[in-house]
Amino acid sequence: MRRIGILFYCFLQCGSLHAVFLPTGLTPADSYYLVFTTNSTYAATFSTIAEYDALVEAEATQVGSLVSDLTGWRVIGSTAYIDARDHLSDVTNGSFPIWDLASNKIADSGADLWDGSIDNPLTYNQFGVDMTGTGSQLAQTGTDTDGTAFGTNFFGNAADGAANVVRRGDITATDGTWISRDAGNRSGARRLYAISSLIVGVPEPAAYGLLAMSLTVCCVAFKRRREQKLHRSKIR
Ligand SMILES: [Ca+2]
Repeated sequence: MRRIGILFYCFLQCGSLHAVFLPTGLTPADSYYLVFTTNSTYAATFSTIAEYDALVEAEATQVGSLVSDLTGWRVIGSTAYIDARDHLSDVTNGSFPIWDLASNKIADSGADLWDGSIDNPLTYNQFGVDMTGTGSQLAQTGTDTDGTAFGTNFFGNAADGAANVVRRGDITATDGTWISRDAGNRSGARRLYAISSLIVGVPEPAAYGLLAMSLTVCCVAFKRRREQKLHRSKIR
């Protein structure tokens, strides 16, 4: 029984090298971002970006989410105080690819994200379910295609007169309308785009090092077990 326990421990140790969602085609040595569109919908009336980050973080960590073990999620959106491209400055200035939760590549880099098109639409939610044709097909963004706030149509109750509108993106689009399709009332309920913090790849030698360490622990445990057995048989 103890042996099964030790083997299970080894299995868990090896498995922990792949704990974070790894898109098909990538290896644990790769660094990348993940992105999803929220399953639930929200108004865009909060004024500070942190409030939206909290909403997408809560969506990511829901039971059944494919990324429930990953924290540090941020909304792709703009307020009166910060543009999306600056809120995600590490993404914007970085050269790491962005993948969705169905292993579709969205962009090769920050520059590719803000150049007016994406490789695949953002239709997958945190459960890896394609929401095309289901519920709202729009996401609150407040953002133009280059990642800056769209005029005064950003998140929050801004001074844009009676309009009170926010820029919205089309979750089924791959042209610039993925983030900047049209304007709608801020109080309307729509989805949010969420992007992870950078998932840093573990170089293969380091991964092997972890594996070797796990195997060493297992070997020591086996050895100790055998010694205890021998000791007991001598006493008898
Ligand atoms: Ca692009």
